[in-house]
Amino acid sequence: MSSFAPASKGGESANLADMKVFFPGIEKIQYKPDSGPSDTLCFKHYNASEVVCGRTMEEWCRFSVCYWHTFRGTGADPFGFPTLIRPWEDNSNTIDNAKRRLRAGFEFFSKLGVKYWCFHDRDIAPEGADLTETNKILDEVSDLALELQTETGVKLLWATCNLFAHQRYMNGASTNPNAHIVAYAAAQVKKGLEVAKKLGAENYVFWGGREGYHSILNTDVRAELDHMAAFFKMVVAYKEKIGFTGQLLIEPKPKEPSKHQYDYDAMTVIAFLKTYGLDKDFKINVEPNHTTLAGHSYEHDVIMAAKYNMLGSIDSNTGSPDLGWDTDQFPMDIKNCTMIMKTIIEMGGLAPGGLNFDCKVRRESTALQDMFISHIGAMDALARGLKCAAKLIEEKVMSGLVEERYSSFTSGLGKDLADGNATLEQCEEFVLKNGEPEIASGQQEHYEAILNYYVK
Ligand code: XUL
Ligand code: CO
Repeated sequence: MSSFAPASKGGESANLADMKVFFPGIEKIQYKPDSGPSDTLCFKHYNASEVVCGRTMEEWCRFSVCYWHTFRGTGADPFGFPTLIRPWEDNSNTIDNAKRRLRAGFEFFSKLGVKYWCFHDRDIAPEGADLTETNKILDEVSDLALELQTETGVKLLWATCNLFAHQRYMNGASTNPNAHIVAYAAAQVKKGLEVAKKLGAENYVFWGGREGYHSILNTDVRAELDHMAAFFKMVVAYKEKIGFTGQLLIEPKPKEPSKHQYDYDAMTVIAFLKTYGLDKDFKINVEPNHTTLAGHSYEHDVIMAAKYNMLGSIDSNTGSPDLGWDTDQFPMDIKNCTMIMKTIIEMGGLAPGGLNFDCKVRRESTALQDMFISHIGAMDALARGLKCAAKLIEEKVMSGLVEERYSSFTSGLGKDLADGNATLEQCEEFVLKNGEPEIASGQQEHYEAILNYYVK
């Protein structure tokens, strides 16, 4: 991927060097609830200060823009060249280009009205000839990021290291069969944590795209998982040493680019963390497009992680149900958004996590305006989801039915069973005395119709 190529010298044209406004003609996006259907450059539902279920929409949603798709995405795919030609880019991998792009980024975040952004180390700054030079470049560009954060009030939801694009990581980073490469990844993460601390990151993410395998024949899976756990223990130790207080997160994904990724889904990651005694130090960053790639329903991992108090943050996107890969589309489906916001309300909020748009405009959506329209559409969809979920929760129709469905566990033998106080002998005695149980309808369609009532 050209965006992760080593730093290059490159001529900066005088015009680009003078560029001060990157999105001319677009002002701060406004809330206009009465606007018409084709007015897609304003919010119809997302009203940051509006209170829903006791909190402002901004507090519930904690929206974030991801830098990699929105500012490093070119629209290139395995079959075609870049289509997203941005006026601030001079096609070089220079520090000047990186800095100008960052200024464009902060103008975008501010005009859109989001309070957070996220990045990989290599998204914001190019690699140098060696680690020393790379770290120096990262220091220089992240100094500017800090300045822009202070100037605009936009904060860092999370930072991460790109441990998958460079060819050194083709066989894995923390799970690489070569200890030298594991050490390289560790050194990169050491710097990543320092930069995250400098920028006040509220979380720090690990996504293991290359942590997995293609062929079992050349792979010692147990050794690789042990190494991954040892790597994370070094991370926890260094985090504590430098006093970085952000929440550590692991982002599950079943496959792509590796055939079998170790962090398959939320429950796999929870089992890994518990097996290696890391569950107090890490939570999960769920990306619903990864959840559906794992063969689950859209909301499954968000709910599973939340129920075990392990939901840290959400890479809010969606796949295309008719395609089998990670399309990273903007979440626009109100029913999906309602299920996500329902979970967030029920868990009392996502902070210090947020809803990060790990989404890319389609390669055919080439206009600068599309960058805004896509985010606005998704923010509106989640705001609508929030309002629908609030009503669904407040009116208690569905939760009342669920409560009733499990009511046999509130007293007698059911309570003993739920509390773990029953025995097989007691159960046998109960059945001998009470005979055949009554069969109750699961009423799935009734529940689905109730959900449809609230999704408006
Ligand atoms: C890849 C993905 C990543 C992570 C951060 O599918 O989702 O962008 O979110 O590395
Ligand atoms: Co992601």
